Amino acid sequence: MTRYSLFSLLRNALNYHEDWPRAWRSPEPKPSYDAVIVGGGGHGLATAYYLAKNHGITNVAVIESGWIGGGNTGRNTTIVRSNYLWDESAALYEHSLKLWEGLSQELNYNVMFSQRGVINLAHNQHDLKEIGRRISANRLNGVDSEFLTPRQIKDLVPIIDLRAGGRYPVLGASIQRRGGTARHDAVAWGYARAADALGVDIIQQCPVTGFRIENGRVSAVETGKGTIETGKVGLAVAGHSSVMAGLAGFRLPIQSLPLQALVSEPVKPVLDTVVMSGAIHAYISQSDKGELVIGAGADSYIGYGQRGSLPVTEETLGAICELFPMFRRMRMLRQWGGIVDTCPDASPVLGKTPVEGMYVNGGWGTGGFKSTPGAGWAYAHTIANDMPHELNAAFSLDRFRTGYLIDEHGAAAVAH
Ligand code: FAD
Ligand code: PYC
Repeated sequence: MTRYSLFSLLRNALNYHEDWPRAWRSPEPKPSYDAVIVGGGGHGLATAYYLAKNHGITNVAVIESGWIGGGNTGRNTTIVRSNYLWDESAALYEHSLKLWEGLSQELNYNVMFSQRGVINLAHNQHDLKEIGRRISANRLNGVDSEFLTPRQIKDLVPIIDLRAGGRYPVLGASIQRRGGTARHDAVAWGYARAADALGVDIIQQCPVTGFRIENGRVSAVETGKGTIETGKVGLAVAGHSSVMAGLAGFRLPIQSLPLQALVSEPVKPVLDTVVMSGAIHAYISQSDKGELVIGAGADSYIGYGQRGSLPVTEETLGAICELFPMFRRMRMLRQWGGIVDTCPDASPVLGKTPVEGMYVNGGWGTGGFKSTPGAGWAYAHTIANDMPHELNAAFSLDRFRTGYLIDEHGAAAVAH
């Protein structure tokens, strides 16, 4: 650290952040915009950023009912990977992973993307076959993916018990070494600052309460701060997609389920990769602060409580303790939940709606954090051109009519 930066750090530590410039403005909404994005999570903010940056559409508002990043963006366990089965998914998630790889530079904001590898365990013959099939499909699509023997798993994760108490013996695993984790809040803040700098208005504490739709086309958004005229509306509200669709008069093939996570007290570094098990609905990584970040399966019933139920917590922690006996004495500090909108094929909807000028980005289920840059990029293209990019064309609502579903239950892993 230079003498100047040490001095500046000390000065800023002592002046209680006085006179620090705001990272983004806090404007009142204008009477009209070229495009309005509903939802100030990572997806909404990324969409606004790419609308401005890639398509020159800067007269854009992001309308957020609470605070930016306060939804699932700030509640997820930050796993990023692209090892999905089908060509369409591999293309979209891999595009996103490539954007992650340059995101801190792109936004000039450290999103702490850490490519520490993501391991998916196999506990039985069925898991081995599913993993083997997916590794082959990934490689055909240019997505890095490898098989690990139990011995190789033990070398990478010495603290794992491969017998897992005899209940969940580990027979092998896949690894995507380019996968990893990122700092979730930083993703929202980085996109917000960059979008704001390009002229996007970010309006918080402003719920969207309805839409004006005339002759099948959207013409205005009703909000807690009045009516905003616009010909283009991009929905990006994660767990509230069907609520928004209801306000606009159409239905989505989506179920909203609570999904929970937990963090432990912090300990010294013991785990430098991400370990997931789809079969036992549990996964774990260690944060930079030293906390174990643990996740679970979704509740099996629809709900809007941001908690997650106790039986799921118990089942997950039981499984984690059998895989990692040394964690049995760890104490959990916090548990929380978010609402995940889930489609029947475990793939998202990213495209047009029956209302002209209205678009939907939703149904990412348990796995939409990793797609934040890629989905925002493709969604911005869709909104700007009133047609999907080839990356998201297959993720239309129409697939539930034609039957061209994209079944990613295996890759979606924890919660389906
Ligand atoms: P959000 O961040 O939820 O943003 C939507 C915003 O819309 C919210 O801020 C909300 O306040 C706002 N909104 C809602 N209604 C209105 C309204 N009427 N008016 C205005 N604004 C409104 N994905 C992964 O890839 N990896 C993971 O490891 C992972 N782990 C997860 C763990 C948990 C516990 C949970 C809950 C989810 C996890 N996910 C994970 C999924 C991921 O978090 C989401 O898919 C993703 O964050 C969705 O981003 P978003 O920007 O669409 O949604
Ligand atoms: O999609 O990789 C994922 C994931 C992990 C935990 C929750 N979702």
